[in-house]
Amino acid sequence: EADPQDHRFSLQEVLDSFKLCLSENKEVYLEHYVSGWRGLVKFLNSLGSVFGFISKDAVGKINILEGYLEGDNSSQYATIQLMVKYELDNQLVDLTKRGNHPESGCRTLLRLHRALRWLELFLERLRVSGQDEKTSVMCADAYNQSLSQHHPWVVRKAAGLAFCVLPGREAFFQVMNVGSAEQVVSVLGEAVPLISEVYQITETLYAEQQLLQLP
Ligand code: 1Q0
Repeated sequence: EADPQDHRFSLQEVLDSFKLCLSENKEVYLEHYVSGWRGLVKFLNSLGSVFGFISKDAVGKINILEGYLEGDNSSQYATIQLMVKYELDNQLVDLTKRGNHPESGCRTLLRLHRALRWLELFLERLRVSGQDEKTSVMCADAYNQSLSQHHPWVVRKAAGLAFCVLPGREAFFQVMNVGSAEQVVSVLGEAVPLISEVYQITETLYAEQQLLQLP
């Protein structure tokens, strides 16, 4: 039954996951959030082993969240809103320093959430970019405006080195598997606002609960 194409990244697939993320009353379904990230990791893996340290960290976090989705309290993890309430109500989150809950859903998701902001900025840069612009520069700019502030020097350094070997814009568009450059730009035009909305809803929720600095 294994689909031989299953390792192949498709931007459409990621887009579909992020579309399914939002419920009618703007809650974020964890299942689709996680599957969106799985799709993105596929993309990252197709770029080569230089990105292994990033993909490994992302997969570790995806697996933690998937564990909750499949665990005994799965109904409490249906949405990010439910997860936050459940973990806070039951003291399952290390709030100020690392302690008994180093793998809480809240802190794990926060790491992916911060990376989602990078993704939003990067995809928007890609969308409006000209043919001759370098993906490495767009990626580094997006990173420096977002995720980097949460990373220690050594991680920033490693990330900077990895960005340098990103394929050029044209090759990058090809790996996305959506067709011509025009089609990529159009799918990005659909993807960016969606990702942005999921990001904003999560950001507001975490800010209200003062969870934006979880250790
Ligand atoms: C395309 C190039 C990808 C570049 C990804 C940029 C992010 C760089 C992050 C590098 C850090 C990874 C090493 C681990 C860091 C952890 O210390 C940190 C904090 O966690 P913790 O447990 O130590 O507190 N972890 C994170 O910050 C999470 C980082 C997750 C990054 C997930 C990136 C997934 C990338 C997907 C590729 C998307 C390609 C976009 C284009 C596709 C079109 C839709």
